[in-house]
Amino acid sequence: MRKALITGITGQDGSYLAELLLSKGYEVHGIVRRASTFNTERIDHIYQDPHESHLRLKLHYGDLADGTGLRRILEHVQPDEIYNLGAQSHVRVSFDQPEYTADVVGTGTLRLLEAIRDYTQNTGRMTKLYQAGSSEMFGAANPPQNEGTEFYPRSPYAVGKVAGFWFCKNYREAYNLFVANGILFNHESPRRGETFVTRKITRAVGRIKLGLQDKLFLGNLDAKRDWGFAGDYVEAMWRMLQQDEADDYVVATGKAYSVRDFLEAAFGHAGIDYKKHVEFDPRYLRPTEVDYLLGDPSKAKEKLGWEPKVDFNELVRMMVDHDMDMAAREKTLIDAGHAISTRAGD
Ligand code: NDP
Ligand code: GDR
Repeated sequence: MRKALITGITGQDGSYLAELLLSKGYEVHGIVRRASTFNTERIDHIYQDPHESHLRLKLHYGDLADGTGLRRILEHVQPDEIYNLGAQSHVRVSFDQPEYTADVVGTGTLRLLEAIRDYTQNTGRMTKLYQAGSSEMFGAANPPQNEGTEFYPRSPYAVGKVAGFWFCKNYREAYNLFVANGILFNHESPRRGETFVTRKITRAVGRIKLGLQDKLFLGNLDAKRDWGFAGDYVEAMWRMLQQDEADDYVVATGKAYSVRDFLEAAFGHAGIDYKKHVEFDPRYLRPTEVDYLLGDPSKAKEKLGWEPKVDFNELVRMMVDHDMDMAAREKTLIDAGHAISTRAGD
């Protein structure tokens, strides 16, 4: 049975990837951060009683800031494939926590590579690494962006990802490790964190429709992004590790829309005029913004045979429908007299 190790398994992508790998028969190991509250909500539906020995999904406490722990988990699990998805992944927050973000996103990748390098040399065993690179690395570079486009990062997060990318490339060349860099453009889903703009909008749509919220505060509505569906994108990650040679790939839909376009589509799907509810709040602006990301996924299509299945409108509908149901459940609880949080996404 093939074994995979996922950092960031509790995140949006980690949960879809774990489902995909389990469906392919893998034994899946995930690294989970210790938190004072449960943080496994996205994988609870595939995680069973850990006291049963036959389980194919196993969790380990660890952190990308803790190199010794990573090394120990790697030696214990002996995975065939590693997916490095763990990150402080919020661009705006990376301006508030630049050192922490760079440590986890950049140096954290280096810690993992160092552990892999020693593990490979000491045991003679091979393991493949997928590195979660980002379109944010292109930042201010002119669209469309592909594998040949020069990086121009515009946030501490993006600079950290560029460092991670180059650490991976260097270790591939220096130590002949199988390390694939994915350069993924924005991908969303009903499991997207509620502080990213798409989910913040679709959560608000559900809540506004049911009278649980009236206003939605947003920043720059003119930014353009190439938005795809996370479920499609984890398939591309897996395909990168099934190749004979490690390489770098852009994963995108090839179509870009503005935040305003997303607003119109999401509110429109619920039959609401977004202009009556959306207000500007400068706190959501970034000191340096990324205006226009549009990916050219030709290489992934040609070499990996990968294509997105879900388009922009289907993605918006999927997220709004999910969040309408969620708002209905919230309303039921509120109407029944159970106090629950009414905090909207930051
Ligand atoms: P999420 O923010 O949903 O998930 C991030 C994951 O990383 C969570 O499991 C989180 O744990 C974990 N994590 C955070 N800090 C640490 C740490 N110090 N050590 C170990 N794990 C940590 O991100 P996504 O699933 O959306 O993205 C997955 C990866 O892909 C990230 O690296 C992101 O930067 C990158 N990416 C994402 C894109 C997107 O559009 N979604 C596009 C391009 C790249 P916890 O649950 O405890 O917070
Ligand atoms: P991004 O995603 O920065 O592209 O990073 P996000 O959804 O946060 O922002 C997209 C665009 O929307 C604008 N925006 C707002 N953003 C947020 N979060 N909240 C708001 O209120 C708001 N108003 C306008 C932003 O300015 C921006 O232009 C995501 C993350 O998943 C990264 O980890 C990943 O690497 C990239 O996508 C690709």
